[in-house]
Amino acid sequence: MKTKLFLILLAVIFLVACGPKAGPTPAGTLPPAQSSEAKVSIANFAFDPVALTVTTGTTVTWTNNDTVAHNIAGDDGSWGSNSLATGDTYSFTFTKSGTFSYHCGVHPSMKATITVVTPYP
Ligand SMILES: [Cu+2]
Repeated sequence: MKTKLFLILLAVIFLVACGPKAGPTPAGTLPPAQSSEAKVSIANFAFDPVALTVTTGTTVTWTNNDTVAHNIAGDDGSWGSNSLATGDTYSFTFTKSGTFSYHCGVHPSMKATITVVTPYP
């Protein structure tokens, strides 16, 4: 009889020690990487917004909502679009942080900037 009680006790201890563990999810898990998007409108010979801040990895899409053709020309010459007719779009993904000034190659007075920042880790 004592042996039976001992075995039951042993079984209870085993179940408590090895049962499913409840608790918070492991620390240190990061949310999935986010791919962001932002838009710039071209209208009335101006970029809107004229200054835009995005995080690294953001794809910016420009849409020409003007009645004349424009283009996007990075001031450093490393990026830019072909001529955009009314309704045309151009997308560029900013992978590095920094301030990227650009202008319209057709109308050099049209100037704007994209500021790219690294999100908080
Ligand atoms: Cu233009």
